[in-house]
Amino acid sequence: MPQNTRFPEGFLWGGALAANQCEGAAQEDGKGFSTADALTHGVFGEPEVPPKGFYLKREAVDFYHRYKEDIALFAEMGFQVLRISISWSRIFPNGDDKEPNEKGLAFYDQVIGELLSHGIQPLVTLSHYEMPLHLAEAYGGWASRKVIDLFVRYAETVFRRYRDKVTYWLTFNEINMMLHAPFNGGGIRGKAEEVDKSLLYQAIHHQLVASALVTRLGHEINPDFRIGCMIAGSPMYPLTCSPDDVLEAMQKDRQSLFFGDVHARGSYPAYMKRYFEEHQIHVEFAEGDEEILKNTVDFISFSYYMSYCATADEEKNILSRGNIMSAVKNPYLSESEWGWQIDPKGLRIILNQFYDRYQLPLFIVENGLGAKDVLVEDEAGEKTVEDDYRIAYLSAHLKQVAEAIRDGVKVLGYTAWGCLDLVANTSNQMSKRYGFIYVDRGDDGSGTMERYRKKSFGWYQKVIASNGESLAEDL
Ligand code: BGP
Repeated sequence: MPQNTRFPEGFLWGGALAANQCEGAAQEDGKGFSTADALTHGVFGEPEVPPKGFYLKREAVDFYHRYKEDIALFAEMGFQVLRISISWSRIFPNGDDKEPNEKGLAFYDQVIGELLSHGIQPLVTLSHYEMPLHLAEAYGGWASRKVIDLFVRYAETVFRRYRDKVTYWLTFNEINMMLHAPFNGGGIRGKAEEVDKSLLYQAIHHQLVASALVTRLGHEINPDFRIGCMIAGSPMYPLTCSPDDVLEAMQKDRQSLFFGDVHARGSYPAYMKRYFEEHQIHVEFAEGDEEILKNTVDFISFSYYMSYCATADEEKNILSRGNIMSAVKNPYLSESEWGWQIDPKGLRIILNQFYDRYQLPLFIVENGLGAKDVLVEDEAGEKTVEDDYRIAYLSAHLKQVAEAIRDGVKVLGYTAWGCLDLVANTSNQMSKRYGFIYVDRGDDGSGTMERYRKKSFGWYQKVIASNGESLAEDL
């Protein structure tokens, strides 16, 4: 019997982008450089300040000038939601400017207006892996408490501006990734393993406080706002049933769950006290922080690309480099061309884990397969990509979402990552593509920037039109 894969009425289908990976126009209309601009060699490279010469994100896929054409294609696919991010350094070029940059706001007025005119609702991330570069250089990024106020001012500017246009907001993209890539996540120099842990957790604390403050502020500005946190969701499996491995998996899981716990429960979980003590980590709470953290989120959003394994046995620690963090390879799973292990059931597992833990609605705001695509001509002479591998990946994951919904999990929607090809975050490549829409641009910046519909474009269009029912026909 084919499984019933029809999704609940009102489920939001769409795609996800991030400003720094798609917009380009790095210095246009008054925009200041952001930390993302400075990572000219990808997320694990040293920041280049100021960024010089050629780097892919300087132009990215030129969404800044082509957003109308791109949004029309999203509308053609039937998108009901588009996750975008606002580039903080377009609005406050240095981060500590007195007045916002009107031209930067005008750009988002147009993008949001265009989306709404197509019946697509924007889901807006306030900080997707970038902050004004000046704040990283002059303040030491999120390690400085002063950045909290500057972020709140930026958030207030856009909350008021889009008060009646945007309902869903996210505070920090993959907030738990600051632990693994501190400059990418928090404008803090140095490799994760070298940065002082107290400084790192202090910066994380500042983001958690900032997240709670803007959640409160957003609700004051418009009580109908739905404000969520965003976590890189990667379930941790014990490599074996040895209690040592099970315990290790639990501890590793908690490194990420800590962020959801604070956002959803409004305080630091008890297990962090022991963790901080054992690692000689000291986090300074300012007066009032405990109260501020009680402003909890309306929903939990997360990205899901892969699961990981944990083992207490050091010799078995063959690391699989994944979505920024690394962990032990799972022998039961295959992997992408970039070594990211493919585990559709992991999505059902993490949906259940989050829902059991928080009892809050969930939003899957990133999921997808980064792959090398080849542009070919179809029978009608149209250029396309025969990306059956992407269809298989997405279909298998969405079927697991349907399963989780049958388990009773409340899922608000699904935005496929990089619905338009864009610059990869970890590797800074164009050739690692996720989209339903191919962008003619190479790793060396060559290409026409033309857009082409891939085979997955028509497939996703059908999935949306049938509210998931057509998934049952996929092999
Ligand atoms: C997440 C980020 C995205 C995106 C995605 C895919 O970590 O939130 O910005 O890039 O992963 O990663 P990559 O682009 O490295 O393939």
